[in-house]
Amino acid sequence: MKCHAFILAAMAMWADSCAGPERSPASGAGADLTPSTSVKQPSPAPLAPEVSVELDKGVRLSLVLIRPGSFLMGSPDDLLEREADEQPRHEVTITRPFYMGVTEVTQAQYQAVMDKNPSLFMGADRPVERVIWDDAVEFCRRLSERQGHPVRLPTEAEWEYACRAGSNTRFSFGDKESELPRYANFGDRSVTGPALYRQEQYDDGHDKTAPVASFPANAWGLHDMHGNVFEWCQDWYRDVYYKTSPTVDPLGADIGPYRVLRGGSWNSPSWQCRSAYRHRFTADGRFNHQIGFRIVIPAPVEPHVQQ
Ligand SMILES: [Ca+2]
Ligand SMILES: [Ca+2]
Repeated sequence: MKCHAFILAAMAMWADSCAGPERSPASGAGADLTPSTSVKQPSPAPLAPEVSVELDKGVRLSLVLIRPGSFLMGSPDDLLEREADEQPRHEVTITRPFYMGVTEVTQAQYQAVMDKNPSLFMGADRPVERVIWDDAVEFCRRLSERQGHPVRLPTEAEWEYACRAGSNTRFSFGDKESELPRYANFGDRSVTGPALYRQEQYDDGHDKTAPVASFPANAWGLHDMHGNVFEWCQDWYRDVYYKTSPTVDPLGADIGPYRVLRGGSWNSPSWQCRSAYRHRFTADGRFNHQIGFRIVIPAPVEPHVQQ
């Protein structure tokens, strides 16, 4: 396997970079994080279902435990709106537990770690947007340093696994597009001004980004996996990746001009908010007010994460 420098940028303190082909993909995505100086526990305590990290001056970030498992990634052949890059639908196994941000990273959280806020639609509880991929990775790197354990972007497979939360439907709540306004902020009739998409038949009540967690969480406790802002994944994007991708802990294409984006945004049509929909953007491209991110902390996370 080739070196995934983008993962290792956030993992350099813990992971053995660019190990040989015997190294499992998961070792880069979720290595044993126990510091070498700590005392190993013979039988570790069960992982907490939810944890919270303090960023700065009382600003905290909550994450929920996502347990390992298998799921069907991509779209079925009979889905009319499927895109070619969502196929073939295939079983993927996530072998390691991880904690995922309950929400997209907010502007308050981003400010606390990065000491800047690039967002166009200002609001402490709104998701940070206009974040280039490199700055999302830098956020993770800085938080890793502060917390003493890896923090990174989700892999594309982890993202879809967590978004689906056990579902095989178009959205995590089911197949009905008409129910999307109850669960997501997308390109509905509320969108004002020049808009890429404005679906007049729907009303979700938000013309631009909404404060995070304005909509119900999915079955695994994650808010806004559909809509609000697109979310960076750590993977390189490749349109035909599913034809040859590993079935266990896939890490994305080896290289490419684009990084993966998932979930749709406040200015996306409903079909772009589907669990399987794949989008991409250049990591060093122009700032985009539809793009944010959420973080992942590979489990176990003790002892630096406070419960
Ligand atoms: Ca909206
Ligand atoms: Ca989102």
